[in-house]
Amino acid sequence: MKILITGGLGFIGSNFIRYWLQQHPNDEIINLDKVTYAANFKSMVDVESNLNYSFVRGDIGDAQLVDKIMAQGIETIVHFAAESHVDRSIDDPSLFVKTNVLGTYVLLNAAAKYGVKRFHHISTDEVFGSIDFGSKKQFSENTPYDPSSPYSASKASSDHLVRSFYKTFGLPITISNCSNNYGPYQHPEKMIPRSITNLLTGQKIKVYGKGLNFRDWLHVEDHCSAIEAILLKGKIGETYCVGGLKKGTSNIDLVKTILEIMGKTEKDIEYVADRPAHDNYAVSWDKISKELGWKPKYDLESGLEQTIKWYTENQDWYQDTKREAEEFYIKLNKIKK
Ligand code: NAD
Ligand code: TDX
Repeated sequence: MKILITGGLGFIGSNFIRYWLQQHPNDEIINLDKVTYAANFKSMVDVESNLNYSFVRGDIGDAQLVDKIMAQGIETIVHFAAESHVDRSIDDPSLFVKTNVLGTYVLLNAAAKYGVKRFHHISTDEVFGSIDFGSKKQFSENTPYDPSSPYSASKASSDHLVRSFYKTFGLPITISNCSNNYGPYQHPEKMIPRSITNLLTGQKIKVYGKGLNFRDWLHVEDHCSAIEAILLKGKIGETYCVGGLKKGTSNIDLVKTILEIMGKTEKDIEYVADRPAHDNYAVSWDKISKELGWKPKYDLESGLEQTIKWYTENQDWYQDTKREAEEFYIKLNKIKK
């Protein structure tokens, strides 16, 4: 099978390419990535020599380029490429609309024109909005959309476009809405790698507000196996929610676990200004479990231990991106004030 992966130099895309080539060594992967600030070529060094892997530098919004790639006989598209950071969408929403909405539209058009067998769209639980503090509610495939940030609004828009191409043009789509991913190769702008790399570089962990907002943490390898299950056994036109084993982990509890594993104390926490429209998330994965037999393998503690070990042993991987990320946060804090 010939697969087009978009955004394969990013966190989840790079993990997925590695995972897929290990599980399906005869498949061919073309990775289309614009190489934004979020891309890292070092994430692919062990894959680059694989003859079934090739890389194209370019924008998913470039219709001519996408057409040229599709003409090579792509059967499946797994669409990861996006502007993915909520804080950056507060700074400048325009790129989020351009890539996440318009870029997805260009891909859908090409997929319909060339009659692909599957268009799998990677989306997020953030499209569902926020869960109230103290509530045990979990998002599911039936939860109405209620996005809070320009990022989640752009992802919600792209989900609607993907579904419309199924209903209107019969494009064979599937969508997954997953919770917060973590694991190796994640950009150090995001909470878990930022916290780990702050400690590794002698800085404190920055906690937004009082750290009471909560998340549902999904190890990236578990996410990859969920996408695999959907590609192999998922029903066309369907959406699948994907989440981790533990629900309702507050940011402060997450930080305390990281501090403990890394032999640090609460003196290494700095409370900083809160994020506007700060959401809470928890996701039910009942449907994908019952219908496709998927379940996550990692519990949060063992996943964090593995992730901390990876960042400790791969400090060269994040040096440049960490510098850029912290410069971004200095700029964002000025905007917040
Ligand atoms: P990331 O920011 O680490 O990587 C995004 C990649 O897309 C980068 O390599 C970047 O260069 C590329 N890209 C950006 N704009 C592009 C464009 N116009 N054309 C081609 N390539 C472009 O993102 P991630 O964390 O790996 O997320 C991947 C997908 O998963 C996104 O769609 C995101 O919305 C979704 N998602 C992420 C999480 C999470 O916790 N990270 C959770 C739920 C859903
Ligand atoms: O330094 C920090 N301190 C802090 O307290 C950072 C970077 C974050 N936070 C908080 C904000 C959130 O409550 O930690 C939580 C996680 O923040 P992020 O890592 O920015 O992730 P989040 O906003 O939850 O979004 C992520 O999960 C859903 C991804 O970035 C999205 O792409 C995905 O759709």
